[in-house]
Amino acid sequence: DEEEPLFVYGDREVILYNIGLGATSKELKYVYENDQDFQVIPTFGHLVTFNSIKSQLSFSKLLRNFNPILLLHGEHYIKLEKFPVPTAAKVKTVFTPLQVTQKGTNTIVVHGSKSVDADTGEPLFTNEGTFFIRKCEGDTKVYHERRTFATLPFNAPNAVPDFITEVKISEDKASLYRLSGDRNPLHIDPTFAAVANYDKPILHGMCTYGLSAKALLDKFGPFNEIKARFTGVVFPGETIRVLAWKQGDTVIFQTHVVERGTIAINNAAIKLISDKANL
Ligand code: HDC
Repeated sequence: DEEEPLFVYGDREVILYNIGLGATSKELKYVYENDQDFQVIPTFGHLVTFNSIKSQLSFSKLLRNFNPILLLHGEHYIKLEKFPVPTAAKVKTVFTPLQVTQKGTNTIVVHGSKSVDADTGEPLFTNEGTFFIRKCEGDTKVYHERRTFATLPFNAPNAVPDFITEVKISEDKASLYRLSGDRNPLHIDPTFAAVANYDKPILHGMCTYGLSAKALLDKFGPFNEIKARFTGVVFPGETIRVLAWKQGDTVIFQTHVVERGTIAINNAAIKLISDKANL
């Protein structure tokens, strides 16, 4: 078996990621490595998935008729095992399938990973990514237990949100965001997007997720768990509206697409490090 390469990152990767999620020059803590409060938006912890060789290979072993063009990101859960997230590290990651579920002609694969600091062995990130693969076949099986927060429904309460904000996504967002690791052509190549049955390239699910997470971080303060389901696509150039309901140390949220009145993220929440945080 080939040795999995380490994911080595530093301030360059951190700043690129933060800018990809809309950080500006007015927010020095996100864009300037010498700022006293220099930090990475914690959803960075999922990038191990895209800076890996093995994580990509395992799908074809689990599935029949697997066509990566027909894969969509369905849900994502991240636990930051160390807080604050280091702004530089050498990361070693072990990937494991958690669940495969056949739903009609689609297969849903939950893929898990645990990342540690390669020098100290200290746990850094736990990820559970759910992938919705159209026109595929797999054998329904539970390989490992999932984390509780990753599977809770987090239905939006029938109440006025505690916080609403809008983020305009530039037409060119995906071409910047992809440099942080997810080079899937679905997000940039119109020909590829057409084969996947979209009129034009769609935004990375984890970009919508990170944009939402930044808005929540800036409002409510640090969190160390986050889970969301991707319920609809976002196109670069659209505006998202993030709606949030704070319930103790948990903030439930949804992300809507303003122009089309659709819901891009639902069944989503962050777990605050302190419930004494803002609001
Ligand atoms: O919800 C639909 C949809 O289009 N969602 C948006 C998907 C999206 O935009 N994702 C982000 C962009 S894709 C991306 O970023 C790819 C990225 O580059 C990843 C690279 C991967 C690298 C790999 C490295 C490891 C859709 C199509 C997902 C589902 O819609 P429907 O077919 O209408 O489904 P529905 O009838 O509502 O439900 C059928 C059953 O499926 C379950 N389900 C639905 N949405 C799900 C989901 N499960 C997980 N995640 C989702 N998002 C439902 O629960 C339902 O099951 P049941 O019958 O048991 O209730």
